[in-house]
Amino acid sequence: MSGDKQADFHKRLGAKNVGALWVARRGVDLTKPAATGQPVHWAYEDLRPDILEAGAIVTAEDAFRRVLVLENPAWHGEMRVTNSLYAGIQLVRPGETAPCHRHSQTALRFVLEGSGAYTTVDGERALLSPGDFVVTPYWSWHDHINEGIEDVTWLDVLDTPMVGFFDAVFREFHNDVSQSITKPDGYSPARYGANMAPDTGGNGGRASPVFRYGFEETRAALMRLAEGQDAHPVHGHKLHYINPTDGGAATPTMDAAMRLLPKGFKGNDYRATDGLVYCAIEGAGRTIIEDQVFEFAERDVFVVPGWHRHRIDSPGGALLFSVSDRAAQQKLGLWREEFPA
Ligand code: 1HN
Repeated sequence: MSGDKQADFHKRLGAKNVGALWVARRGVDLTKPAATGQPVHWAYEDLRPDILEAGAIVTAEDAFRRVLVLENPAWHGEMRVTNSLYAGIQLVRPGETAPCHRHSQTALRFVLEGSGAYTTVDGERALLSPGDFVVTPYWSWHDHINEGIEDVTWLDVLDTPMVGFFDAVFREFHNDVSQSITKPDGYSPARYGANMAPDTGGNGGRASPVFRYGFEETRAALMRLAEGQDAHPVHGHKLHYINPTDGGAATPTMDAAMRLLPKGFKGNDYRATDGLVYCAIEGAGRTIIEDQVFEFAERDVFVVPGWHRHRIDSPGGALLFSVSDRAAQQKLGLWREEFPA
């Protein structure tokens, strides 16, 4: 067909909500992921004044969630840090309550600064301390209360872009600002915290019932691990947070891990299909993502979009948290990793 004929044909098709695949795919490289996200680094020291300023201009109750959203510039305004995940830094000041609600997105928290705040998940509360990893499963009531005297901040990561993609977003507000506490402190650790489980079978694919993973236990496990083995050439000493009912990732969609990078660690290049959000809780280092170099310090967040070659060095040693949508990708049989030469 001549150019004019083709153009006319495509126009007629377009009017019928029909497209021509050979046109849509022209020049598109489908041999590898498009990898359109951008690598980004947020220095906590740079954001801290903004977080505190937010604390001065809006209350947690008015804001509902007082969060500075970490946006990937590739998708500005879409509240996405990777293709499928949302991330933000939340502040709850002393005496404040972030009101109770539940939603179909799964949330996880990684505590950055301050102590004395509790999160309550389906009637059980857990104290939040720096380095703690906390899960808010799908459709569980949750509110956050700061009963201490310090500002408390944490990194929130949610699967909101993914759940939105599936058109499966639901939310409900609780009648009360904070829910009643119906379970004694330590209810879940008593049932699941000793690598044992009650005789009730699985939990139907929900997120881990152990919703708080304390930093001290995580840190101690990594220290013991590092004493007895050589560091992995890419990951250092890395442990994933698991759901004790099935041994899988801590949430159905998001997989989180903590790694210890020993002093002088120089990681090899790596890439995988999951876009990763990293947060250093102790120590510092440097990551080289494709050809961009980012220096990271304690509490900094950086994002490595899917299928981006990267490596991590730590001259002084570091503890580095990470989270991605690997759990969802593995369920769908899509996850791939590569150790480029
Ligand atoms: C949410 O429920 C929280 O509960 C934080 O702390 C951030 C971002 C989008 C949707 C729900 C929270 C959120 C959120």
